Formats: sequence, C-alpha cells, structure tokens
Amino acid sequence: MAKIKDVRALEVLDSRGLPTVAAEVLLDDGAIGSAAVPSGASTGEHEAVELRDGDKARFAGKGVLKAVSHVEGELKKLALGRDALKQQDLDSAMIAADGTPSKGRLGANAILAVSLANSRAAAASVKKPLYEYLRDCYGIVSSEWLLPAPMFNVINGGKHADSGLDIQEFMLVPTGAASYREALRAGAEIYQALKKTLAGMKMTVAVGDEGGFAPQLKDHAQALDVLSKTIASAGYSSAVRVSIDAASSEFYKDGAYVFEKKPRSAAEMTKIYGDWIKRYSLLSLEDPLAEDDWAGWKSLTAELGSSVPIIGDDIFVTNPQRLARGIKEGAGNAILIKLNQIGTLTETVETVRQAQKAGYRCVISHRSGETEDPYIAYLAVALNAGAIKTGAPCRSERLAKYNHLLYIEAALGAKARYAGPAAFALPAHAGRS
Ligand code: 2PG
Ligand code: MG
Repeated sequence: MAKIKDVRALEVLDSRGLPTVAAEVLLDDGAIGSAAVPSGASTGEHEAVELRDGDKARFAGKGVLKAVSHVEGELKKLALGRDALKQQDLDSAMIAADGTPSKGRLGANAILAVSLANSRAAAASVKKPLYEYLRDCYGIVSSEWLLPAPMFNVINGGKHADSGLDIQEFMLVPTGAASYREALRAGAEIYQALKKTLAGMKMTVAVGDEGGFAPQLKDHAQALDVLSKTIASAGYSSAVRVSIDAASSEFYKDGAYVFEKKPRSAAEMTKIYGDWIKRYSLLSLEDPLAEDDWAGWKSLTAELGSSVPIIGDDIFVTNPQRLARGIKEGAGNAILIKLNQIGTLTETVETVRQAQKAGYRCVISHRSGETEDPYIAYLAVALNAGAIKTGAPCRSERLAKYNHLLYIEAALGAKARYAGPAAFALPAHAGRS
C-alpha cells in the first residue's frame, strides 16, 4: 500500500497557448506522479464538461483556476490517505463527489488530471513502466505488447486550420511497416515530401493545430489526390494508406451537411465517402456524420461498414452508454478514445474493453489542444489498442507521444509487435454483408 500524501495542481498552457490543468500526486513512499490534460476544439456535445472560469479578465474567460481549486480542495480531501494502487476506488470516489452525469461541478479537467497523475504515482511506487502497471491495475492478461499503428494527420481543415477544407483531418497510416519505428519513419518522410509537393504548387506550408499542413486546395478530392501522389512518389504505395476524420458535426447545420458549399443529406454524404473509399482505397472513416444523426450512421454503417472501419468520435464520446447504443443499433463499428471526453482513467479503460469485446477497433487519440504529456502512448500499449492518432510528425506536443512509443518499443525489445493492418480489421458482423 502506498498512501496519497498530497495532491497539487497548476494552471498551465496547452499547445494553442490556452490554459489547462496539470496535477501532481505525492505518495508517502516518496513516489510522485504528474499529468496534464488536453483540450479539444471540435468537441462533442455529449462530452464531459471542461470547467473554465468564464472570467473575461483572464485568458478571455478560458482560465481554469476553478478546476485547479477543486483539485487542491475537494479532490485532495477525498484522495488523502487513500491507497494509490486502488485507482478504481479513487476514480469512483471522484465521480461520486462530483455528483453530476457530466462531471460539470468539479470539472472533468480537474478529475482527469488527478486520475492520471495518481496512476503515474502508483506505477512509480511499484517501480513498473506505466504500460505494465496499467495492465496489473485493470487485470489485463495478455502476452502481447502491441505497438499501435500511428495515424498522422498531415492535412488540417475544419476547426483546426483556415485551409477552407470542410474535412478536418487527412491522415497517413503506415499499416504495412515492419515495426512502429519504421511506421514513424514512413510518416515523417512522406510529411517532408508533402511539404515539397505543396511548396511546388505554390501553396502555404504553414501548419494547423495538429501540425499538419493547411493548404488552400480547390476541393477535398484534390487533397486526396495530392496525398496519394506524394505517398507513391516517396515509395510507400504498398505500405501507407489514407484515413479521414470528417468531424462532420462541425459542418452539420439545420439538418443538412454543408459540404463544399452545398447542403447535402446523410445519403449524399455516404455516396461521396463511398466513392472516395473506392477511388483512394481509404483505410478508415471517422465521424462521417453528425453526433446525433443515429439514423444516418446506421445507414452509412450498413452501406460502408463492410469496406472500412467507421470510427465514432463525437457520437460515442468515449461514453459506455453511447457506445452500447451504437453496438446495439449498428451505428459505427469502431471507436475513437479520448480520456477527457469521459474524465477518468477507469471509465476510459472500461469503454475500451467494452469496444474490444464487441470486436470494435479502438483508436487512442490526442486532442487538438495538447501538452507535452505522452500519457496516451503508454495507454495505447497497455490496452493493446492497435492504433493511435496524435497529429502530424511535427510539433513537439505531437512528437512527445510518437517519440515515447519509440522508447516503449525499445524497452520491450523482442516482446514488441507492431499492430499493422490488423488494427483496422473489421468486426465479423460489420456492415451489410
Ligand atoms: C478529433 C480531435 C482530435 P478535437 O476530432 O478527433 O484530432 O479534434 O480535439 O479538436 O476534438
Ligand atoms: Mg474526431
């Protein structure tokens, strides 16, 4: 047993220069754990609440001093003297103390910071790497250590850039690489080649929030053409595929998808995605339709779900109830996992296990506003998630995760196995066929 002796918090800045919460948990055996929480821009309606001060005199209302005071007040009080190795008990106690379904009273940002910092302190206390400790903590028994397939967001649109593209993310996924290290190399080489291609087209090579380029291309097909050509010219045609995150809730207005300046129905969007899947051999599709368009999701999954994983982000928000509905109704057949959408480590792990049980693929994800904290790299390996998306191979808050996966791969040595294409295999019951 290692008792929690102190809990501290600070208002720090994320990669957009906006405030976020960092916490530190100190144990009576001298072990310390810290964590900083990320923050989204294209946030789902149904996410847990990120508590912000609303005091316009500081950071235009985006300060998080209230959340910080909750960590150092109520959350510290309930944590002191607890056994840090009992992560589930701490998380349940924090959920109960908050007392709201959305963690809106104390703030999911406050709760998650303590949750993650505690797990790190516990891992330090038992002197195990975090990925190994998390397996012990949640009773995960597996002889496999899967290094996730990285999804590199190299062209940014939507709310993450002023490129004019409706689709938020165009990603490179080196499923055919021999190892994680080689996958990272492929992503980085194609990223550099893309920079040259865009410069040659007289496009800007300035980057968006997640480190991807934000060129003012003619339309989405041009983005996919440029990517396919660049992958081929860099010599990676057989090893690297393209995935997209449409983040379509952001262009869903008054019952229609306003895509390339025209209002479209879910069926029309499904046809566009279907054409792209064929033409560009897309690997996966995230948030193709809006977060509450369950009927559209069901038809789209029936139509396209036997070709590619249909990954739910804003529709599921890492929430076990919303995921259960998706599984029952056949809306989507894979899930994006973001710790701060639900607000505790334990609930996140439970959602991943629920998805894995249903045969759903899981992608562990960063947020567009990130910090230097590489927690999700360790989580992805602990859970054998198979895939991770954490931006372009550019900007250190993104590379922090990708580089830590290199450290993990090296530490695991011969035990490490690259997830590869299996990370995107479809569940047996996917789609119509
Ligand atoms: C997404 C994420 C991360 P945000 O939509 O998947 O890429 O964006 O953090 O802004 O919600
Ligand atoms: Mg998304």
